[in-house]
Amino acid sequence: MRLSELTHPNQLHGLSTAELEDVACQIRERHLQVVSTSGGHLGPGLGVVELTLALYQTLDLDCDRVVWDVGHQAYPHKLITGRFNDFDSLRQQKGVSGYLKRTESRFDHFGAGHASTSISAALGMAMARDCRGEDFKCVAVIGDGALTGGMALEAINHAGHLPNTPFLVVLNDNDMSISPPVGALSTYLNRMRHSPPLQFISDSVQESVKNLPFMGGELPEELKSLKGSMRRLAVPKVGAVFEELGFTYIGPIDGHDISQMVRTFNTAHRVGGPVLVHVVTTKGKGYPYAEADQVGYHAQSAFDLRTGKALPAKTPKPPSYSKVFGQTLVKLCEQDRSVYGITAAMATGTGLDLLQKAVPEQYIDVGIAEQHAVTLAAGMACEGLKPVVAIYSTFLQRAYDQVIHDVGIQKLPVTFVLDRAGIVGADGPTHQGQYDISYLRAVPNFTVMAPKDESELQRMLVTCLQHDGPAALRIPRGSGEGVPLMEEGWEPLKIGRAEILSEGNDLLIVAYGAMVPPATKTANILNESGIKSTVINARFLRPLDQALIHPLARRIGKMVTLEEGTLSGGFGAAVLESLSDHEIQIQTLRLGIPDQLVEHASPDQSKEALGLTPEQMAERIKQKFGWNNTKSIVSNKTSPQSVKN
Ligand SMILES: Cc1ncc(C[n+]2csc(CCOP(=O)(O)OP(=O)(O)O)c2C)c(N)n1
Repeated sequence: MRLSELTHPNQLHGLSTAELEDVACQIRERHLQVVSTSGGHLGPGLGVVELTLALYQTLDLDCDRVVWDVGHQAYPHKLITGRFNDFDSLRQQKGVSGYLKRTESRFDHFGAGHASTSISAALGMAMARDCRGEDFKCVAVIGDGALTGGMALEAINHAGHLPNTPFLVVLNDNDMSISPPVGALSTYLNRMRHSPPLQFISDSVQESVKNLPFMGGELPEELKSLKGSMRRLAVPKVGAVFEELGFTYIGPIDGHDISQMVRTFNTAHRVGGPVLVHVVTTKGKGYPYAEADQVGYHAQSAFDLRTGKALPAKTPKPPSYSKVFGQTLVKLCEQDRSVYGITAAMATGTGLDLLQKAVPEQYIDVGIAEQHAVTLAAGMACEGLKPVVAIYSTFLQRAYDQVIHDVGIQKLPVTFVLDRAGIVGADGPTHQGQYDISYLRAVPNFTVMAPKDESELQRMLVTCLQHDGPAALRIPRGSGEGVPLMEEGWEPLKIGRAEILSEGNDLLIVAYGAMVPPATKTANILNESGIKSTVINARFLRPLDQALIHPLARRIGKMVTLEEGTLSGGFGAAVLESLSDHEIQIQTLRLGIPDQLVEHASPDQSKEALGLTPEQMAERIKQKFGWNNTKSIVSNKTSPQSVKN
């Protein structure tokens, strides 16, 4: 069967194993061709090609439900659910999304992007089914990395307690998260993977049997049979933990053997009650480079399919914010043994892999466990350590209660570095770092800041670490501004003090973080029309530099705020509230992300769609303040006083 003709997954029904294997080859070919051209997740999808085909041969996707955890591994699913022809547009503006979306296909039963949600969602569907007295299958497919997330464990706790709710969890165990998985559960899965399917003698049980007084040396003949029966008693079945929690455990099985999986899934569907099928797969299967470097090929930018090497960037770029952060933290950890870097399974993304290599004893990876990461840091701070929690803006959403309840309320000195804050591009709405300004603004006792460039990032990190209270800074995705960097000896900033970058009497532009360089460009464009701006780098969202902003706002009378975040409750809202609280009434414009989702596209395309390029912002400012036809504006106001920082 030609993959291009496969528009409904039920067309897989009745295909022989050999035919399914042929479809698997075609899926890999198309998957590799598209990801190597436009970038995207590579290893996760290649690893589940056979799993997807085998599972779908046992399901009727017109009525059965499948929830893929994260959704980054679901490209094979997309290719057999009607998106083959559009697949070239993967992750591009208006193209096929990199994750699953209920609005994209009726076969995407649940949208995701964040990890560990699948078991809860599929269980919810199963309970709704039972409530309505209907009969269809509900399946969650979850990776071994995502299984360690708190939500997945909460859902297992719930599902295992519902013996009469038929429900299937497929554990896609490739012994990998983005980086190698960490933790006790991961070690447990690893032992299961390398055990014969039926009997499993755990090391601890072996150890305890050996240590019994009569078990150590040569046994007297009459005790030998007793030892045998004790062993049988003591030896738990593979998957005992899941069995103890109320699941029927089946596995481990080979996740690249289609016929074995079809047989197993059919058996699992007949069990009734919660079932977990443990499938062992190889991340990157079928593409040797991806199999050999599973961390590097988790997700890729465009690359040469023959060599596996990334295509060189057209112009050399300055180091990324994440890298500068990672390098700076290494230095700070070397200088102070009480500083620790904490990641929740995102070592490479956050730059903490540099710390892992350089100072491993001050590096902690907790796995996909953002909530735990935050409260762990709170506990460490209680005992005098200086934890730095590096989490993407979007993933810290999951730990909001911990941020408030464990850190904010107790005023503990924990530093948060929110990476990928702002528009992230091809990952789309689930990954945009657009809410952190709003959600951190409200948390008690927090100091919140954002650097205008990577050099200021270094100073802010030191500022946070020296501050006796919770502090957060946000950095954008991608390259810095290319400014010179200091190797060490960074000066902390004065908390709550903003910086004037340029002076003019027609307009006050107050920008936050990554929007500072575009603010300067916008001011330059306005200047060409004779509109003179005072540009402020706000530096701090909380506390806001009212002492600087208020008098300037009063005198200039027209103000624009710029932020790369949602406008609802954002930076501009903070400035306006503070003006309003002080009875300062002036003309204002807030530029940022309006109350809407930012779909996948390149960051530049998204900014353009939102009217946030310097040219567009200059135009919007002119329109707002009635300067459309202004060739030249003669200012007769006095110049604002500059402020030393
Ligand atoms: C809450 C949350 N934290 C972090 C991530 C980033 N992330 C995406 S995929 C992934 C690894 C998932 O590992 P696993 O479930 O084993 O799937 P695999 O990639 O190995 O197929 C991580 C950490 C995320 N999507 N959601």
